[in-house]
Amino acid sequence: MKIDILTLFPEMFEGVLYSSIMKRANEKGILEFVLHNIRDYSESKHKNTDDYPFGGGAGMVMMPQPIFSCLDAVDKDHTAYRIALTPRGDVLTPDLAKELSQKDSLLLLCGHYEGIDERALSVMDREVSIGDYVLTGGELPAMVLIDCLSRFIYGVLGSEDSNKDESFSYGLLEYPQYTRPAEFRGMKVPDVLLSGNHANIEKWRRNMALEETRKRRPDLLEKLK
Ligand code: 6GU
Repeated sequence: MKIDILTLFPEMFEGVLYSSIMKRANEKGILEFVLHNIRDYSESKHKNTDDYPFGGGAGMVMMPQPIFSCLDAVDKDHTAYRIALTPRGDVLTPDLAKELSQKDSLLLLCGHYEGIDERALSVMDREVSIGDYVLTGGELPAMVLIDCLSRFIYGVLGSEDSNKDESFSYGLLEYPQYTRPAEFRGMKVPDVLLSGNHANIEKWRRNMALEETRKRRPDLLEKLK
């Protein structure tokens, strides 16, 4: 999958896209990231990218010109699935991440300042939010979206970190996990995990997942019913 990212702060992405699992997916050729600095496309003398809102009010609005010029350069024929990261967008869920993971190419537009000129948003395919709180820009949401959807792309996760039995796949939270040593500072690993009895281990994990979900997120159990 190719992912074009339109942002005023490309440097914010470096650490996230070129570390750990994203880095590995990039090296394997599964994910290709291309960062575009919207400021490079500004035709104004001082490379401005924002201006005062018509009608007045606080804050600045991202101008349409640099965004449209960047889109012309990056996705002239509109072949990418274009997503703007905005607080008013569709809230990211596992289902949405899965749907987006099936696209051949994505284009992510990260908003900043108080907003984006509505005419630039009118040429997007979708707006996505990562939750009901407001952040200073769309960069972190774009990184969250990329991380989340990449886990649904075959080959991104190695077999050792397969997502098949993780939290939201079954609609339940994760069961408790332990590694060596079997006893640490007087705290013991539950006997069943050391028993080698796989049927009992499965049963215990399922019960603990249900218990954790009931305690922490009863709303998730309601959804399962
Ligand atoms: Cl996509 N953008 C901003 N600025 N804030 C957010 C968001 C997006 N999603 C949640 N909060």
